[in-house]
Amino acid sequence: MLLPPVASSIGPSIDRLFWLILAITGFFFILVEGMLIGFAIRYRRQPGRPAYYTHGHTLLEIVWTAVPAAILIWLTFASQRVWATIHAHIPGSPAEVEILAEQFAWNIRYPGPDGRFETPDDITTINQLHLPIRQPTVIWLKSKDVIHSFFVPAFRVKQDVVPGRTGQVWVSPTRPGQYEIACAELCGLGHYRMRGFVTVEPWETFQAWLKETKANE
Ligand SMILES: [Cu+2]
Repeated sequence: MLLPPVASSIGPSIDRLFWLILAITGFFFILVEGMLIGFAIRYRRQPGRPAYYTHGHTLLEIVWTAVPAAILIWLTFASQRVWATIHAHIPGSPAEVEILAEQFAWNIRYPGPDGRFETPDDITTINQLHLPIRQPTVIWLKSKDVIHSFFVPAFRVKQDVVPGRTGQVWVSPTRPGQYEIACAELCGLGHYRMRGFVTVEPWETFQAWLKETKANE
């Protein structure tokens, strides 16, 4: 439908928040715009009817200020919980992968058997990220040149990749398949080419892919 199918553990809570906010803002949008159009028609200029000057209605103004304020404060707390889950609580012992964004590609690096980056047993690929299913994985995000944005719509993950800083996101894929990685920051003329794929697969297939990739390096 409107959103691509969810393929990560955090996806459903983000979607819930999205639909909740869309429902609230959609309801008020239709209400307010409907009244605006209705009143514009009802009180349009008519011959023989003089203009009526009104000062407003204090109680009504207090209500339409207080109600949205209360809703916004409630939404802040609701989003804060989801935000904390996404950024703070990484479940279990996560695997790690590093992605170095550059104009115009995603350089992907796995730490290899020793579990450390920048060693000879690292496994590197370009634009092809593979992740084992139901394994929480931390993705370290770095940029070589300009600001990029790591966006996997199916995971509901979007994080700016800023030069000079190491960003962090984590994901626990829940659905096997192949999904798109897009750069969501206009990063130069070749921005449109910054398209990658993430393949979610069972642990054994993932390990076999790592071996094969290492052998072909
Ligand atoms: Cu980019």
